[in-house]
Amino acid sequence: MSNQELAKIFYEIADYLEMEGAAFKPQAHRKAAAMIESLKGDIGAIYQKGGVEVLKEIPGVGEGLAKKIEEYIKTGKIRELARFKKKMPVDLDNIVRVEGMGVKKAKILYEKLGVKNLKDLEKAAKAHKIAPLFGFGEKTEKNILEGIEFLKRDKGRFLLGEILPRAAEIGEKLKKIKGLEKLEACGSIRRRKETAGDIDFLAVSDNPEKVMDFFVNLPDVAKVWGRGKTKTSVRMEEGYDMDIRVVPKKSYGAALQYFTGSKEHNIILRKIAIGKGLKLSEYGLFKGGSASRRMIAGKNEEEIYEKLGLQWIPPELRENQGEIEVSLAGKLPKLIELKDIKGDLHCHSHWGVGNGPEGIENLVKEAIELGYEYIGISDHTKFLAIEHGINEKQLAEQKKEIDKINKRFIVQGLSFKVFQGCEANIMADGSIDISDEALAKLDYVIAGVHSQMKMPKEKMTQRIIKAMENPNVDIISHPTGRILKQRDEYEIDFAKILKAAKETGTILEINANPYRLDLNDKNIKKAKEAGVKMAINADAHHPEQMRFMEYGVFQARRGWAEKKDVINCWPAEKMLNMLK
Ligand code: DGT
Ligand code: CA
Ligand code: CA
Repeated sequence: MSNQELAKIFYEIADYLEMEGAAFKPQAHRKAAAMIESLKGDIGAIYQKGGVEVLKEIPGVGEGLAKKIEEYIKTGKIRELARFKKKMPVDLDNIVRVEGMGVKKAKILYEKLGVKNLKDLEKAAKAHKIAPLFGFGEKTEKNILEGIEFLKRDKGRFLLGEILPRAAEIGEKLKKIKGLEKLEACGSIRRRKETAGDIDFLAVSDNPEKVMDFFVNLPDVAKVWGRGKTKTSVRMEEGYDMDIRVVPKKSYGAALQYFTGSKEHNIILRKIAIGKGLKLSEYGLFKGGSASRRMIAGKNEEEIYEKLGLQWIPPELRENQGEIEVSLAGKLPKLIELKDIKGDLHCHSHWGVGNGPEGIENLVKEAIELGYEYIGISDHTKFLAIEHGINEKQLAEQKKEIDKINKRFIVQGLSFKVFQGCEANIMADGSIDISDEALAKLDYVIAGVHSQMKMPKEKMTQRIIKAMENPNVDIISHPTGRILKQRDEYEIDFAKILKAAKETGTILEINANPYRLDLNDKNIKKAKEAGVKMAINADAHHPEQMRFMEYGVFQARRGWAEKKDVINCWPAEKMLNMLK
């Protein structure tokens, strides 16, 4: 039982209510869900203290919703949802993940064609049963098929945001095995790639047998693919695989290098070794023929790179994207680090839900805890009704609260600052959904595309360029619009976007949400090379999500970014001066 779980139930009920065509109610449930998500205290504890009456004090929660919350706290579920699910046994969670599918479409397809899940949906689309339906058409049918293909393509890969915490958790358990000396999750996880196929543990131990015993008996192991003396592979309940390899201490560095990859990076490294008359493997770096062979490096990774005449290369760069040449020349960049981040400019306080200054205060608290010097509050604006976007008047009211908080910090002698921004919507024609007059009053403005994402390349590119040309727009959020495991980026001409960003002095965001990580590594590198500045933003919709920042930094490192490329590594003054 948790706030998060309850919020999810409310969102699900909202979807079903929307399917039924109910007015207001879906929105009321979503609003309550957003409120519950942003509560600091546990909803169960709040109820225990004051019952239904106190629940009704939560903005957006009336008698009816308070009763539902009570039911959840008492029974762990809400019957209304079970009733909906019985009436319409549709795998909505997955169906609405198909780009272009919404709950209303799901309902029609269930009623007309009996579509219950992704498999049914694909079958119906392939048999061209969807296009003739009222409100669908050829284009929608094609989009649905593309959406399903996308979901399939990424099946079997896991978000770094999901799998890295797992690897850390399991790693902590493994580290308790007696005699285990070193442990590291290698492969794509160590390279901090945005998705990973599996977890590749590497360990040093003088008792591999014991490590393997422990490994196959971990609580969530579903299947053992194979168990050997030095390598074991398992499948976990959650669907991902884990390997573990145990190597002797003297080979640890070589194995770490080998199993970190990428494969392409390793191939070049081995060629360099051969060129020097050496041989590189997961066991070590060796000199001489089989008779006189001796190991010249292997215990640690640094000495392998060193003996090959290279600077040590941070794992995030090991993708054979030019890092080896640059390392040979001794010119690797000093990559940005989490501790360089001085503030977060993209945080949602949900002012529009009506939680007033508390939403801001919670974010501020978290920012101070993270050691930041400032925070930027950037709520959605009015076009995004579904996200409780706020209008000009609400922005002005919010400003008063933010001014109050800043004054309080001055009185307390603290240098922490709260800036007011917003995340405005870029309309189809490139205009902004809120007046220039209101935008001009803010400390900064983020603008992003949140609607009509399927546009021809030229049109989408012009749309974003027009937004950048607005003198009030400082930052473009999630510039390419991809959602990992869900949809590709929009069709845009990124070279043109970069050129316009440079000319207009617009900052491009590296959105740190583990589902977005947008810009991606390649685009970050291009932006850096073009001299376009970036901002790494958590895009937190809840104070805890401010911790996504770490993933944004990983991505920035994968894109070769340094402190100088990222404006929120700079002191507040310098950063503000940089903005338009
Ligand atoms: P993934 O799991 O698909 O996200 O990607 P990786 O990079 O973790 O790949 P994985 O798990 O197949 O292998 C882990 C590392 O082991 C890989 O990054 C490099 C090394 N490796 C695996 N197979 C080969 C190979 O055939 N040749 C070379 N040079 N290295 C390999
Ligand atoms: Ca792997
Ligand atoms: Ca593997």
